[in-house]
Amino acid sequence: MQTNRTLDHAVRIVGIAAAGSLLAACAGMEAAGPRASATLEPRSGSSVSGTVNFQTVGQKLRVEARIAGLTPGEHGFHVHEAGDCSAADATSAKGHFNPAAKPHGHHGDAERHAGDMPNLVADSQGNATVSGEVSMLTLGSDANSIMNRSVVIHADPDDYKSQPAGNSGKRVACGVIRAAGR
Ligand SMILES: [Cu+2]
Repeated sequence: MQTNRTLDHAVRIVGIAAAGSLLAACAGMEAAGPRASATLEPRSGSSVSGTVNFQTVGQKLRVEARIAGLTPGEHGFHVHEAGDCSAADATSAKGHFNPAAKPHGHHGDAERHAGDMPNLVADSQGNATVSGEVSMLTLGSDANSIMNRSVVIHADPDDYKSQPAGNSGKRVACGVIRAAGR
């Protein structure tokens, strides 16, 4: 795992037990900005489901997610270009969100797709949580806005280098990112 190469891009992936206290600790501490969320639905014959919440905090985007039904271990986790999860294999979501036309890469590097995020890590029960902040993504009306795009989870780990998508395999869940209440 290399989830902390730079603090600037770090997204901490924590266990279920730790997530509750971390969420509680953060509540009310930060100025509320625009919010969005994606409800993940199973694709490619999986039983993966979950919710990903986004909130603008200063220049960053806070990401909080709970996902169930995964196989234990790491799974590629990205923002994809199209807000269309209609295909049975989620290929309708198109490729990684990449407004700067960069190569796919590690989420801690500048040379990467804006939509590249750290792998999810599912526990032995197939549950994963995410609590952290990412840069390069917004909920605004600018080129880096992820509003009405999609979140995709893959069957396999993202190796953070293979082009164009980290060799992370089938798309096992997909959800369109929609505006949520403040
Ligand atoms: Cu992906």
